[in-house]
Amino acid sequence: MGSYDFQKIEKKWQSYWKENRTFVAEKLSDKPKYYALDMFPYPSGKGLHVGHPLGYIATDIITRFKRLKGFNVLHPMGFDSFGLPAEQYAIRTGIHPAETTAKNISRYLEQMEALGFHYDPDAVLSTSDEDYYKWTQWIFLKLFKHWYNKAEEKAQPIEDLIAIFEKEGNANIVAATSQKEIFSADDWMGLDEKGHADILMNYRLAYNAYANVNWCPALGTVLANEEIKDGKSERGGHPVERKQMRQWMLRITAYADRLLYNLDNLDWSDSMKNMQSHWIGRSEGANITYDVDGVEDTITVFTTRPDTLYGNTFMVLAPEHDLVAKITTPEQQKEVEEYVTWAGSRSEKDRIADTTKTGVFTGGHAIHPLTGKKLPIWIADYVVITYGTGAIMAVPSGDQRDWDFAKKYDLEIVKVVEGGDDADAPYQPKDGIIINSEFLNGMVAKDAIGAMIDKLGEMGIGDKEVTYRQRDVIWSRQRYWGEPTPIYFKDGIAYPMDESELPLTLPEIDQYKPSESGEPPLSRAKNWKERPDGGLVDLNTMPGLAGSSWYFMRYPDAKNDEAFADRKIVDYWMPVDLYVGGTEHAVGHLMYSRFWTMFLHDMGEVSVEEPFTKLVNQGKIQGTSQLVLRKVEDGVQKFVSADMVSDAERADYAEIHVEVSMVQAQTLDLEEFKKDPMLEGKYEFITNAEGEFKTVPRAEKMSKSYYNTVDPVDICRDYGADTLRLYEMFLGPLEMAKPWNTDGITGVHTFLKRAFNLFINEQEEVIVTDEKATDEELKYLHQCIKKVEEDIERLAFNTCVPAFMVFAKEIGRLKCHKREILEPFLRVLSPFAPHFCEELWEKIGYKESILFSTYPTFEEKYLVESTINYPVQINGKVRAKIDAAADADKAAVEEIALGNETVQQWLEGKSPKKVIVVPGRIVNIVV
Ligand code: ANZ
Repeated sequence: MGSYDFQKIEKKWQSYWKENRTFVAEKLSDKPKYYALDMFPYPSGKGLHVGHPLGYIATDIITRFKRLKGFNVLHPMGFDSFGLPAEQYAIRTGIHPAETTAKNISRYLEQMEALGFHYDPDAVLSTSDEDYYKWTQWIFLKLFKHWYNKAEEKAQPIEDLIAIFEKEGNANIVAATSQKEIFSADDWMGLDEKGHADILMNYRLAYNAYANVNWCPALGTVLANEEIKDGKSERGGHPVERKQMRQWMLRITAYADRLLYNLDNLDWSDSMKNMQSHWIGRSEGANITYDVDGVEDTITVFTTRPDTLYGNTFMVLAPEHDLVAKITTPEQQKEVEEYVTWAGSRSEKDRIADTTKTGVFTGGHAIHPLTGKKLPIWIADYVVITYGTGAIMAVPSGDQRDWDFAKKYDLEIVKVVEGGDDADAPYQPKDGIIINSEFLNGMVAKDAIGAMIDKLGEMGIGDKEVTYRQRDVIWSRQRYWGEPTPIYFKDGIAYPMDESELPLTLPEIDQYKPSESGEPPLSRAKNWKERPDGGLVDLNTMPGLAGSSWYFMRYPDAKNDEAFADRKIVDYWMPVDLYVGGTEHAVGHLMYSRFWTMFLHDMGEVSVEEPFTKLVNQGKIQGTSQLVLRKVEDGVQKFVSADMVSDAERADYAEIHVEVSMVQAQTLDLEEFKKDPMLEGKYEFITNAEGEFKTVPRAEKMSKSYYNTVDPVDICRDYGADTLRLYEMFLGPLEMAKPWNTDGITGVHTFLKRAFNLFINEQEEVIVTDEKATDEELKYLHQCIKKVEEDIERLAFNTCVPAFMVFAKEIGRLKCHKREILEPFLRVLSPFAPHFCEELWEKIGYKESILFSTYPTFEEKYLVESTINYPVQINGKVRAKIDAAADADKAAVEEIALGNETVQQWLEGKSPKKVIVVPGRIVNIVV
């Protein structure tokens, strides 16, 4: 047989594509566009394992398919290359993170090239490239120079805001702001530059403020909530504490409603949408203001259940609340102070999760706005300062936390909703009937909410209020390997750098860790932080989230140095038609990307508001670990073949992971294993009767630490990239988690070899003929065209693979080598096995890449069976088969049956007693 030399073929086409720039997209075109995107990787030192390219293969297939369908396609790849691992490596070794990163990137590129991806060579970027992060900094400056007009739901230039302040102050402005005080035009005009700057900072979309941050002393930096797992830093697992620090923040909360309501129009999974809406956490309710007994100040609470106000028996403030010091009576002072200190040392997460409620009485009282009753004011750490107003009206009969607290500290409980059998739990269904509540009595609770808000409104002490769980995002990191913040400070005022000064490049420093005095690493740079005008450059860098929040808008025009991208070009390509990546980015990257796209939309930089129309989360490919059973006896390591150990004995053995490449068909290559350094000292092997040593397989995460990672480059060497691509798709639906097993790969590999021999014979000659195809051959072809097209469109790549196999089997059976059948088949298969198809495409006479052809048109008529194969029964037994035209009538079928040679032999010259034709099914003859 002609050999399918995949190694030679794949190398040849990879260089052909590169030299001919086959994958370059037209930046602008009259053609419809298709933009397929993968979440770009952080180039880690470990390289890719076979689990990583799953999504990349899927987007590559759809890209090639859409191209054959006449689309102008864009399939880019880049690197999320700022990040902590390279920096930590730099701290340990002194090697510049840029160097490590470049090395890792080239390894990734090599691996990706070996897989034959249709990546546009012009659409590449790394977030740590200066000509890229220049624009990340530019967007940050734009955020700094804009505020959010809530009345128009739009970001606007800060100059517009200043014009309003000069004319009428801030009383009529509906903005997303941290500004609490109202001021007049005169007040504004009376302020100096610093006064103006301080107020404007409360409106800017990128602003500098004190915030409670997650501080990780071991890493010397602040972390986002998403970067913390179980109270420890995700990277490195170091402890994290709460600390007040001046930080750059992004006012993402301004966009909360748009981020929430736009979700309805996105083709994303429900679980992704739910995670986002939960994170935004929109709550409707009311703010209610209470007088405090004997003190000038008032307390405002946020409640979702103003209908339960008559059940409010005490008040609780967060320990950090401003009023705590003012209302605490001298007798309570010591206890309160101790509690505040203790609570401050606990993480927000612990405080919320803790089921045992703790708290202290302040000695102060608030006045119930309707009954005039004196309500004791407590502080407790189940009330968090960052949510609502940081103060609550406690209704123990309605809220579990208040209930637990009241029980523990023996506080009054007043029932306000009728019913509820459990005397030991709160009861507050919204369809319950209100009791003990004066004018609300007899109302259904959900109606009472509105009635109470109206009443409070009339009294001037309450209003409808919407609260969000979402917080503004902290945008400063005390790290080296990130985008420097293009801001400088002079006399306590933050000034944006001029756009012409961008990029503000990372300076060289001697060491990559914080300075001895605890300042961020950038403080070590010489002649960098101090400007000629005396200003001091900000020493923080931006988080990893910055570069990934807009990279998809850079790809289409990645080399532009006049703008982040040409407006016409981004508008042509955006939105991304298909975005594929993991679920772990649900509320981080995906949220910030939506936010930045909305902001750039508001600025008139892009037309779309949502970047990713369709999002698909690929399932993880799990590894299949291989374990050997070992016990140590008298200092000798005794390894026993797994099939020699009974279930009962298993407990006596330790399970040791071995490198999966040493195992084939559950059998360990002992010679290889003996080279393992782990085998120091004395050891022996007990094999089974066949002399084999069996391992135990186990599906678990693919990870170096389990010795179960499989390098795609190894698979390409042994089987070829086209086999790997087909096999990864064949493993199962894209979204599902599935285990990897290299043993299973031979099936698809055999298919390719068989398909190859439809074109090429043993003498390596092309055997494709120009003979006319039969109906049957055309039927198999068109079945395949139809199935693959439909399945790719619904991203069911896995079911395409069996369709190819059926085709090759049937066409092989028919010994068909006809161009009319095989040429279109190559076009159908080419998105999956591109090297293979290019090679054969060339062999059958084409000069240009198969990508310049089209996807074959499916024709229904070939699927309509033109002849029917009838079994012919004689006296109840099938004796012959005949072919009749599908539209032949009964008489015609009978004639063919009786004329059949075999039938005539069985009839032995007699004429049948009866002939029954069941159209389309069978012929029965009785003799
Ligand atoms: C009285 C009440 C009665 C409440 C009742 C609930 C049930 P969501 O839905 O999550 O928005 N709350 C308000 N601010 C808080 C804070 N900073 N820390 C802890 N709890 C706070 O929850 C809103 C409810 O959580 C509010 O409504 C308030 O308790 C509490 F039968 O007020 B409620």
